[in-house]
Amino acid sequence: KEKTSILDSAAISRALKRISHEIIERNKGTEDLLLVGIKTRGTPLATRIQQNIEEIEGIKVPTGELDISLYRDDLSNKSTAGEATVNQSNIQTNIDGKKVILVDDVLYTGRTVRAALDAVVDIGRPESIQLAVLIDRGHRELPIRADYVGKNIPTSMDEVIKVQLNEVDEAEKVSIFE
Ligand code: 3GP
Ligand code: 5GP
Ligand code: MG
Repeated sequence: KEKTSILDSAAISRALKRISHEIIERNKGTEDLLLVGIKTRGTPLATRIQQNIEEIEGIKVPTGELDISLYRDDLSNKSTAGEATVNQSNIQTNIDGKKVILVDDVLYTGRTVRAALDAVVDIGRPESIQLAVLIDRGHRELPIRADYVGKNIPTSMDEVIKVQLNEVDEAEKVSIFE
């Protein structure tokens, strides 16, 4: 059941605009940037960041997409041990020399991102790989951190963050469920 609403649509939009500015600032512009969304909800987030960057800099940076599934014994029993594997990647741009920015909705154990790093390195030789997430809920099981964070939400292991985005859901908000 829903406990707390964390971000409404205006707050999501502001967080993504800030992240977009941070990406441009840290990379000193948009040169060689490639935004890679992690399905499902990382994809619309990457597209929104692409649109923000275009509004700010007048340049449309390329995007791509990775589909990664996390196999846990039982997602509902909150066991975190599991392996993430890449099902599909759709990255049309040559990633050699690119500054790849992975984009996901929620960062939790880090296993999904680890699999994404593997997939990117398999495809080519990027100059760097950075990570942008809308929500960091803590509980990392690997030495992975995000370079750009919309909001840090300390959670207990039995809570779940629900992310709803207009492109995929009938709503636009982030809330905590238990
Ligand atoms: P996403 O594909 O947009 O990220 O994993 C399928 C969906 O289930 C995810 O949507 C995510 O929003 C939701 N979800 C909620 N809790 C978890 C969790 O602990 N692990 C994973 N992998 N997904 C979760
Ligand atoms: P990790 O691999 O870091 O444990 O989990 C990251 C992936 O699982 C993300 O793609 C994210 O969508 C999903 N995930 C993990 N925990 C949650 C959560 O509490 N809420 C939502 N919405 N997704 C989660
Ligand atoms: Mg996700």
